Amino acid sequence: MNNSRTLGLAVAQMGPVNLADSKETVVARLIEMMRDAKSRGAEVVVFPELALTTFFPRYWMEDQQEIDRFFEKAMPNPQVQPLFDEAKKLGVGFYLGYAELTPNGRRFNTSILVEKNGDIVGKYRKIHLPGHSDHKTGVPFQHLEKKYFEVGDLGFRVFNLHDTQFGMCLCNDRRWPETYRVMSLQSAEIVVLGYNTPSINIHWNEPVHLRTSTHLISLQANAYQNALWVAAAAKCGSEDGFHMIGSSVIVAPTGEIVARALTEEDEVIAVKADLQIGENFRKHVFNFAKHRRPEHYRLIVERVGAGEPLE
Ligand code: ING
Repeated sequence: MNNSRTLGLAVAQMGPVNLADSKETVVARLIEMMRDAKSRGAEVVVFPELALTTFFPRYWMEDQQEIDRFFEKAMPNPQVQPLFDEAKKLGVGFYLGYAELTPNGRRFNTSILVEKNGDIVGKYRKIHLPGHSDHKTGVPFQHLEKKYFEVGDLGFRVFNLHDTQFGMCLCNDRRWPETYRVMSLQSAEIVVLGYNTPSINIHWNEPVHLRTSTHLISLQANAYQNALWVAAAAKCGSEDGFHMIGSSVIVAPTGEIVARALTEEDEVIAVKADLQIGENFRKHVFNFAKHRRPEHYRLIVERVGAGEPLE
């Protein structure tokens, strides 16, 4: 256990990554932000989902070689190694989202947790894949995560980093309460995540402001209801003309936003997270052992879609 029970926690929000941006320039941006985070007392830095490339699921592609340009065949690899080296030099752990192509040819939207010695201590593969797999007509862009990625096969797990219990997830996962509950039932203290959230909804004419409000509600409610710190890193701004929301935040177990990005560029936000804050809620409000009644929650596990009322 982390005795001080405080943890220097930073979110490194990324501005746009355009198709023309090289991986080297992107990694250099990540290193710059890691140094900034360290200067603000960070011990762990959270980078976005698919941090190394543009949000390529917005494009319809059929040639697998073209698609695989966006995937990492190994992690770390020569292009990303400088980030691992910098982390080791600074003594900083980090979360990084990227597209994973496994040696046996499987493709996932993945994130890793890396300890300050450069060891990968945890891996997660995105479970809630939003969007579609067919080519959508009449829309300004696609959202092809169901085409380019498999559903994650590692579950929602909790990993020890800096003597603190970390859960991980990715983007759309943050909208599903099951994501956090499965990890808080494994005694997670912090859930870290990255996201790429288009401002425009291609399915119906949704007011743009709702993209940000639903993003924040999802994080704040689930942080409170699971007595978790939640740190969420956006990749945002206009990537080759396609806009994505910012509003990277760090949320306390009270559900309060304690730090929030102001721009849609590369920006670091950082807090000294008091890990004790969750204790009171875990003891007196969300005392799972004392108050939960799983015998009445069975539908949550047994049913996929909504069905008839119980008899
Ligand atoms: N992006 C979006 C997200 O969950 C989305 C997709 C937005 C789905 C809003 C539903 C509502 O933030 C990713 N990459 O999951």
